[in-house]
Amino acid sequence: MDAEFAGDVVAGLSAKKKNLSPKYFYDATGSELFEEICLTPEYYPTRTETALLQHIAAEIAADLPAGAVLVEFGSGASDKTRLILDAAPHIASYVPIDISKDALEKAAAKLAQLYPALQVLPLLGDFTATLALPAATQTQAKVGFFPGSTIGNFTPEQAVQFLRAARQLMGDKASLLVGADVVKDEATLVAAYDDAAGVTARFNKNMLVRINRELGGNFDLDMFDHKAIWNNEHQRMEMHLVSKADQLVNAAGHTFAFMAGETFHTENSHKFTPESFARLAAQAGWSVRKQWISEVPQFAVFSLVPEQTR
Ligand code: AVJ
Repeated sequence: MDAEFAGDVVAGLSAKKKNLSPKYFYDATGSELFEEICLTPEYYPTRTETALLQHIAAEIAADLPAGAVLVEFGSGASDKTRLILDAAPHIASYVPIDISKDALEKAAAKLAQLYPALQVLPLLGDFTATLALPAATQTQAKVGFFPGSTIGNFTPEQAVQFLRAARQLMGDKASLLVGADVVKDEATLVAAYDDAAGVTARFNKNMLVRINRELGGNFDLDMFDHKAIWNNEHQRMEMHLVSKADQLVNAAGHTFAFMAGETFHTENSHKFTPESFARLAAQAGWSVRKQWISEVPQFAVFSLVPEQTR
């Protein structure tokens, strides 16, 4: 992980447009800051999705066959999962997939305790890589769960790749629930990624803190500004760190030159319409069977099924 982080930082800071994957936001501090973002009045996605899932859980449950297995991609603390499990006691097994061993074991133990009848089969690994489901689930109907608009962090190509891999992993007797944020007015979007209390700015700058600590960097946090912009062409929110001056920074044994005004691109967060999401899903062999969209600020949950079973 450290070698991968160092390699990605060196490659990203050597590129013509400096960039780094948003997956590196989530060290312990970054995960806490994200939770704090979710409590700001401007950041609507998490609370909107949770309310929507609460509202539609019974309908989702009614569509699931008895004895189904719930497979969650990037399960984290499994909080939203409980909304589904509470509404669907006929789910027999739960396969949380996560790269954090700690988070996975903690969540698996908690769910096993909360749902004694549920078979919990944690799968440690990168859900964007090729994985195999536990043999015990082979004959069970599968329902995938990918909430949180995490799909928005992928490029469209990566999103299609992920959806294809999920299609492969889950087989033909499957459906996939995906939570995705919806395109809306620019002011609402920009505010959500640039809250007045500055929590998102701290979250963004934590990337530099992490590079300093883990890769011997010397980024001066006061020499960068947080910037959130709507990229209309690509239908995505972008986060950048903007250099306030010409400066040299050391990290991972290299020296990197920043010009005044130069940006370090740290995140894309794609937003969708029902049409753009359906197009994406279709490229990966899924069709939208049902969709639910909240009141404004809109957030969507899509239920996908393999194309040929329609
Ligand atoms: C956790 C990826 C859904 O893209 O909205 C929050 C992360 N970035 N504020 C998102 C995030 C800035 C978030 N996701």
